[in-house]
Parts: sequence; C-alpha cells; structure tokens
Amino acid sequence: MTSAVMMHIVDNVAVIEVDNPPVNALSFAVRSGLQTTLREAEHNEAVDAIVLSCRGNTFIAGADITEFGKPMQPPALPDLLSEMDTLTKPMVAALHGTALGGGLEVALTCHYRVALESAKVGLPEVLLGILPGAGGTQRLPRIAGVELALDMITSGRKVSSKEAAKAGLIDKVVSDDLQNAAIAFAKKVVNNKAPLRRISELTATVSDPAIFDQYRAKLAKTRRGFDAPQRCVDTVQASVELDFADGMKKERELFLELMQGTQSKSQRHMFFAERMAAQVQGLSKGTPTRDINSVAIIGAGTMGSGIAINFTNKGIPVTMLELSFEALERGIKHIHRYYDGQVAKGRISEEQAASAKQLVSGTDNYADLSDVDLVIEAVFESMAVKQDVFTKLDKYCKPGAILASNTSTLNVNTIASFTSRPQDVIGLHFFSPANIMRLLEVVRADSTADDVLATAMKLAKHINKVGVVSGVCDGFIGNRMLKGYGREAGALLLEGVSPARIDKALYDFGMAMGPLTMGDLAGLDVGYRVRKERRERGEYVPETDGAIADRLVEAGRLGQKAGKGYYRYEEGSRTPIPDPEVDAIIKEAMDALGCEPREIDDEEIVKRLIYPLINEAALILDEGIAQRPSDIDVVYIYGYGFPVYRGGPMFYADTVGLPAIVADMEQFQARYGDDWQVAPLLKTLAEQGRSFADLSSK
Ligand code: TC6
Repeated sequence: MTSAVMMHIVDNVAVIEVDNPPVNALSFAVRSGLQTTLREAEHNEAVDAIVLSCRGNTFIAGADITEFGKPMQPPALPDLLSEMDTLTKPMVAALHGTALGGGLEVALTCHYRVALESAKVGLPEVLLGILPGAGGTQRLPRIAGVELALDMITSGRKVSSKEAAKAGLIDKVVSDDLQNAAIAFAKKVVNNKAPLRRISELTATVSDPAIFDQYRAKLAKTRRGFDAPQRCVDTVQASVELDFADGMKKERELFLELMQGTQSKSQRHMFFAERMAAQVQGLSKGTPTRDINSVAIIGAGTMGSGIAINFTNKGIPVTMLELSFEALERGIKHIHRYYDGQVAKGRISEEQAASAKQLVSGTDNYADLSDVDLVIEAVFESMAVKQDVFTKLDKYCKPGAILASNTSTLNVNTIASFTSRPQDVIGLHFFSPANIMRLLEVVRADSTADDVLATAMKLAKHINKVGVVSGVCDGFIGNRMLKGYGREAGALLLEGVSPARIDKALYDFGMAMGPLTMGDLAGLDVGYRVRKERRERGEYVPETDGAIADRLVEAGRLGQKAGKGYYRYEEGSRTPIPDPEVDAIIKEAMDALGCEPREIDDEEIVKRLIYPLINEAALILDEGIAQRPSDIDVVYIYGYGFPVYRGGPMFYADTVGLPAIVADMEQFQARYGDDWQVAPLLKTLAEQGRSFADLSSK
C-alpha cells in the first residue's frame, strides 16, 4: 500500500481512499495503490463490499497527464480496470468534485455510483486530442445510452450529477456526508444480496444507427480538422456493434494511434501552457491582491459593453461612462440585448437576466467613479484621448483603484505617465467579442505594482479568461506578431493570388478564418489609420503593406460593417463573396507597382503567412516581452483562432523543425528582401539544434 491510497474497514465495508493532491490524478502511485488495496479487500473475509472515494477537492480527475508520452509503469489503467471488473464484492464509487477521464472510467468499473449534488462527471479526453482509453467508450454507452455517450465523449462536456443520475449513470445523489452515504448504499446492496452490476455485461443499443454518421458530419464542421472527435464516434459505434472484449480492443488501437499523433501532443501542450501562463515572473502565491467588487468602463462602444458583460456575469456591478447620452444608452442596450438573447436561448432565467441588467448603471460624470475598485478604459485608440481620460481618472478615482487601459497598440508606460500613480496602471487587452474570446493580454508597464499585476491575473481567471502577461511594445504579443502576417497577405495579393485562395489555404491549415476575412471582420480602416500614422511619423511601412487595403478603404470598402471589403457581403450576412470589383482594384495596384503574377501553391501561402508570426515571436521572446514560448501559443490559440491541434505558432514551429523554417525564410529573403530577415534567436536555436520548447521555464 502507498500513501497515495489508503484503506480502512467500516462495518465490513472496505473504504479505499485516494489522496493524491491536487486533483487525485491516476499516477503510478495511485494505480498501484488501488491495485494493492482492491486485491486486499477482495481477499479479506471480513470485507463484504468496497467503497472507493477520494480525499481533497475532487474524485479522481483523470490520468496523470504529466506521465503521457513516457513509458507507463504497470499497472496500466486498462489492465487495472480489467482486473477490477473480475472482483466479486460490490464496489461503490463515491463521487465529489469532478470525476473526469480515467477517474470516471474507474467509477464506471465499480458496480454502483453515489455522488454529491455538486459533483460533475465527464470524459474530457477529446480535449486532449485522445479518446477515453480505459473502457470509457465501451462502458458509458452501455450504462447511459449511446446518445448521451456520443455527446459526452465527443464534446468532453461535464455533466451534473443530476443529469447523470437521470441517465442512469449515477445511482444515488446526496447533498452531504458522501462517504457514509456510499457505505450505507454498499451495505444495502450486500443485505439485499443484489447481483453485481458489471457495466461490461450490459448491452449498448441504438434506435437509429444513422446517428453515428450524423455525428461524424456534424463534428467535421464543428471540430474541423480534429482527428479525435471522429475516432470517438468510431469507438462508441464499436460498443454497439462489437462485444465488450472486441470493443475494448478497438478502443485501445484508436487510443494509441491518437496518443502518438501530433494533434494530441499539441493539445496536451496547450493544457499545460494555459496553466503555465498563470505563473508570472516576480510574483508568488503570496503576492497580495486587491479586492475588486466594482468596475467602471470608460467607453460604451462594442468593446466597452462586451467587457462589461464579463463582470456582470460574475455579479460585479459595472458603471459605464460615456460623455454622450446616446452612446451610453446604446452601450447599455447592447448589454441588455445580450441578456435577452441568453434568456431566449434558454441559457439563463428571466430573473437571472433581470438581476444582471440591474448591475449596470451609466454616467457621464467622472466624479461618479470615485468609489470603484477597477476602471477599464475602452475609448478611441488615440493617445490624446487616453491622456484626457487618464488625467480625469487620476483626479477622481480613490487611492488604490486599478486604472486599466484596453489599448491594443498604444504605449502603456506613456498612459501611466498621465497619472500621479503609475504603479496602479496596467493594460488589460480584451479581444473582440470581449465577452466571448478567452484571451486577456495583461500588459505589465514599467511601474505596474506587483499586487496590481497579481490582481489582474486573478481577475482574469475569475471572469473565465486566460490571462497572459505581456511587456510593453507596439501591439504587445498578439497584434505585434500580426504585422508580418498582414504584410505577406498583401504581398501575395500583389503576386496575383486571390483573396479567396489565401483565406482558404489558411482556413485549411486550421485557422478560424483567413487573414482577409479577418481584416474585413475587424474593419480595414483600423490598419489604414495605423499605417497612415506610421508614415506620418516617418516609420517604415513596407510598400506592399496596405497597397491594396489602402485602395479598398479609399473606395469605401471598410469591411463587413460597410457590406464590402476584400469581399462583398449580402445584407445581414457575414458570408464573404468574392467580388470582381476587388479583382479590378488588385489589378490596378499590381499595375501601379509593376507586379507580375506568379504561380504559388498552398504550402507556400501557409509558410509566407505563418513563418513571419514565428519570426516576430522570436524577437518578442528575445526582448522579454513574452515570458515564455508557450505564453505566445496561448495568445494565438485563445485570441487569434490558431488551431489548437497545432499547439500554437511556437509549438508548430518545433514540430516543423526550426532549421527547415530558417532555410525557407532565407530563400524568401533572397527573393523578397530584408522583411524576411531571420530573427537572431530563431537562427541560433536552429543552428544549435534546439527548439522553442527548450526555452520554456516555469
Ligand atoms: C485521461 O484520464 C485518460 C485516461 C486514459 C488512460 C488509458 N494530470 O486546472 P487547475 C494539475 S486524460 C496531471 O488549475 P481547477 C494542473 O496542471 C485526463 N496534472 O485546477 C494544475 O497544476 P499546477 C482527463 C493535472 O481546480 C493543478 O492540477 N482529465 C491534471 O481549476 C490544478 O489544476 C482531464 O483532462 C491531470 N489530469 O480545475 C482533467 N489535472 O497547479 C484535466 C489537473 O502545477 N483537469 N492537473 O498548475 C481539469 O480539467 C482541471 O484541472 C480540474 C480542476 C477540473 C480537475
């Protein structure tokens, strides 16, 4: 017996307890501890039944992901569970917290399950690019039905104990005293001499076998490019078509195939990258934080009202400030419409919507912000406007209030200098739509106090965002990297590649959308203004950059909001339609610059757009703007629609191989000039045979 698993006997019931903080993952110590204690309980004549429960916050939350990819020390989980399935004493799992992945598979190998009301169960393996590999795909459909099993296994959705009980997956739900309830349940089974209910002996049936193909077709759209969801369907289908033993074989075969693939490695990388991002250099668990019980947002535009919803969703009151009554009213209406929509979709009740709406108030007077804990400025991107706002905030806000800017390009040090308290100023860069996108770039300015930074990171988690710390530079991590991406999209257009082909190549690579569709969505006037200001400041703007976009803007093609940009859009539709007018504008620009069309394949399109991201990221790392490569991956996956199954630009670069990237970039440099100069860090790593992963540190 190991200290990760203990056993004691209560009234002839062996209570086996797992104690492996933080989430009772199925590490080697837990697997071997379970094997030893289960064998002992099976052979102990004083034991009539077994209860399996966990100490700490949760039932087993799954396999130990840190062990993946390394040789597995026996017993492997599938072997342990096969052995468990042969035991002859009733086994009852006592579930609290989240019984996930291998944890739920352990519970499903027990004969019965008792759960706390607050418990949740799920098979989130698909989110790690794999499938449940210890019988979950065969047992869940047998106990809960094929429909729910397909839903849970292909989505990774966690199900409440109430819903699980309704489906027969949980036998009893209790409000407290879980372990005693499970012991009482076990004793009742013994007293009633109830037969052992082995899920492996049940049959999975389906009323309409077409459901499998329907799922495959749906997942091909909703989980485009992902391998694991499709294989999940294959295994659930096997639970209906094969007997248990053959179904298990099929599960094993597909599990191993996925586990060895790049997609799963990428998705597992993201799991840890996301958690690693929360670790901030210079901060510790002991760094104090400030209480945030009220928030003010300056600017009630789409961004400001989207930001506000994050807080009202968490019951935090928000004061919106706008100088014009109409703009204020528009912003507040936007928030109200959002809550009405949530009610209409059945996601919240009328009462919940009403109380969320009540949390929003409006003002045109900075003096009304004297009591708020946090202010987020989301006004027009102009330093003069920011100066006006921050000077006023400095005058009216209470000492200790955090003053944040949602700027996406401007210098947060300069913004902080408009106040007498730069230590309280920070950048909180939300991504549009701000109530949906998970990324929050937390911009640490030179004077930002540690407790302000720690508060921002804690707050990010509280409002369900993934906070990533960035230093101050033009565009911070994410937008700065886009510079070369946009430049090359423009350059490809000038080489005669159509907008639709460029976008399709990137879409097929897995991006949520291509660069030109993204430009239309964001509005082409934004980049136009930035380029104009740069030129006015005498900064370098590549000739190809904006050669076409500037013409589009000047022709009134501002993007989706104008019904036309790189594409045209039908009234009320977001579907981009290629437009001959754009072809003519491109031709005009090509003629003006003397550009010749060139045959370019999709592979080159992808390299031309993705490699500049990687190159700029290398500079960002070198300058210490990002803390580590994996933070950049988090930024791109949560903020820019980079495919999670490629692990983010840095992880992707490592999978391609840095020497190959450098070689291609040097060829591009020879053809297109010094915009393609390889970043020193990228070059050095390639020469040394190292990867970006080698730079990652806690
Ligand atoms: C599986 O089971 C496959 C089986 C097939 C076998 C053949 N392993 O998320 P938090 C760490 S696949 C190792 O911040 P929360 C995490 O890194 C697995 N470590 O906490 C963090 O460490 P840090 C299926 C793990 O309360 C700490 O625990 N299971 C694992 O917000 C706290 O995590 C899953 O996919 C793990 N499995 O959420 C479940 N899980 O402090 C994945 C967590 O050093 N886990 N850690 O940074 C979760 O969804 C959540 O962690 C949670 C708790 C809901 C359990």
